Amino acid sequence: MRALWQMGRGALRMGTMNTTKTPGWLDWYHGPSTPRFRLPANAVDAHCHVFGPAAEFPFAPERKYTPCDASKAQLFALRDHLGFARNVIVQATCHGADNSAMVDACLASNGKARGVATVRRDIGDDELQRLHYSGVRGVRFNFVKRLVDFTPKAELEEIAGRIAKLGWHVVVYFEAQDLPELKDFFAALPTIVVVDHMGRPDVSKPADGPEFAVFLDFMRDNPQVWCKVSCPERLSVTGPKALDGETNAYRDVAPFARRVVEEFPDRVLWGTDWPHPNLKDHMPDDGLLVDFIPHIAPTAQLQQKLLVDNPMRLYWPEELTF
Ligand code: 0GY
Repeated sequence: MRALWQMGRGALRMGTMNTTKTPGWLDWYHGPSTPRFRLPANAVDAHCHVFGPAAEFPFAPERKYTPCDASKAQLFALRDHLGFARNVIVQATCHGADNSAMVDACLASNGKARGVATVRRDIGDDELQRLHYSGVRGVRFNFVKRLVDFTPKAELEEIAGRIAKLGWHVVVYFEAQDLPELKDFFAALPTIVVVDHMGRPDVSKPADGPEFAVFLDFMRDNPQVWCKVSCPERLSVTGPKALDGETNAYRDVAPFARRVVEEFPDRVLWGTDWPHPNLKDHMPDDGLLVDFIPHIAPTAQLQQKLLVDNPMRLYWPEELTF
C-alpha cells in the first residue's frame, strides 16, 4: 500500500515550485527544552502538522502561506523528546486537499499517528477508503478566512454525511466572532465535532464573561462537541512567552482552558500545534509548552483524560481496554 501511494506521488512532483517562505515566517524552535511536567504514559499530541518537505511533497498552488519544511522525522523526534507516545497529524492548509505528506507521515509512524484530512466534494469512495487505511479518522472544515477560500456549507454537509459512515469526525477551525453564525450548522453535523483552539477566544476579555459564555453554552448544548484546549501561544496577549525557561507561560490563556477542561473533562484534547504555522510574534519552546498543561489540567485524573483517554477514544478506539 505504501509503495502504491508513493508511486502516485512521483507523478505529482514539481521541481520548479517556488518555496520562498512567506515574509516574516518564523521557523519552529530548534533544541526544545525537556519538559518539567512528566506526561502520563501513552500521551497523545492531538494537534500537530507536517510541512512537506516541499521537494517531496509540494505545497498547494492555492495556499495562503509558504512555510519552512517540517518533516515527519522531525515531528517524530519532537514526540519522543517531549515524551508523547502518539500524534494526531492535522492536514495543514498549505497542502490544500493533497493529503500526501500527512498520509506519508501516518504510514511511516508504525501506527503511532492518526490523521485529519482535508477533502473536497469530488473525492471518490476508494480514496476515502485509502485515507482510512492510512490512519485518517477525521476531516477538517476551516472557516478562518486568512487560511482558506470559502466552501459552501452544502458541500461540507455532503462530505460530513459521507465520512460519518466511516466512523470519522469533523474538526472545525473558526474565529470566535463567527460562532453565532456557524453554531447551528455545527450542531446539525452527523458526527462528533472537535473545535480547534477553544474557538479562538479573545483572552483580553474575562474567561467568565459573556463572550466566552457563547462558546461554553455551545458545548453545554451539544454533547457531541469536543474542544482542543490548545494554542495558548496563538491566543495569548500578555504572555509571558514559553521561552527562556518560563514554566508558567501564557497565564492569560490558562483560565479559559482550565474552565473547559474542568467542565468537560471527557471532551477535551491537547496538542502542541507544532510547527506552529503563521505565528508572528515568537516561536515557543515546545518543552515549555508542555509545562503549560498542569496549569490547565491540575490533577492527575484530568491529565489522564486530556492526554490519554480522550484522544485514544477518538483516534484509537480499537485499542481501548477500559
Ligand atoms: C493551526 C493554526 C493555523 C494554521 C493552520 O492548517 C493551517 O494552516 O491550521 C493558523 O494559522 O492559525 O492550527 O495550526
